[in-house]
Amino acid sequence: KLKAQLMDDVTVKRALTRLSYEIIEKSRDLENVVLIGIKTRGVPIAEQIAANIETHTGVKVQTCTLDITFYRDDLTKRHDLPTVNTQTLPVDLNDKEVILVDDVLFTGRTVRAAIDAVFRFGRPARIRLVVLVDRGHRELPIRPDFVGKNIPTSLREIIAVHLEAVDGKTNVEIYEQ
Ligand code: 3GP
Ligand code: 5GP
Ligand code: MG
Repeated sequence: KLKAQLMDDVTVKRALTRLSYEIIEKSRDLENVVLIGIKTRGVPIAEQIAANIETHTGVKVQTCTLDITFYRDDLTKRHDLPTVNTQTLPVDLNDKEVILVDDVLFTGRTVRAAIDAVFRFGRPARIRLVVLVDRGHRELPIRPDFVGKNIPTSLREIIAVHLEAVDGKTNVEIYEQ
């Protein structure tokens, strides 16, 4: 059941612009940065951030994707660890400034699996995390370095992220199960 729209296309776009500037400001060398979009909606977010960075600096930041599946009975009960489906990453991550990109951060288990996958493809100089929405309820010692919007949620609530490239519209809504 829809409770509210929390962001519209303009505020999502603004958040991604701000996140892009923060990444520009906080990176040692943009030429050495690799953005890794996590499965469906982390991917267009990573691409938009890369496009923004190119517009503002002229630097084409490398981007790639990770496909991580979470097995579960329902969206809030976790029985297994997330599984990484990506067999290879097309870039050498050794000594790179890796930035993981996802739409929503919840328990942190997906990000843990992503970090695990990254280390199978190299030894990065550091790994950071950018998310459009942090909905809280972490079950692991993981925190985002860049956050579009903090949205405190109850466990019964679900955040719906819609992005033009995937959904044909852009907004963030909160639903009650
Ligand atoms: P995404 O692949 O773009 O992240 O997990 C499949 C989709 O279901 C996700 O899309 C996500 O948007 C949506 N979703 C909504 N609530 C949840 C949740 O609690 N956990 C997960 N993994 N996905 C959720
Ligand atoms: P975590 O592994 O941190 O529990 O969950 C993160 C992953 O699950 C992200 O890829 C995210 O898309 C998805 N996810 C978890 N909770 C939500 C939610 O409320 N809304 C959406 N859209 N995705 C969620
Ligand atoms: Mg996601």
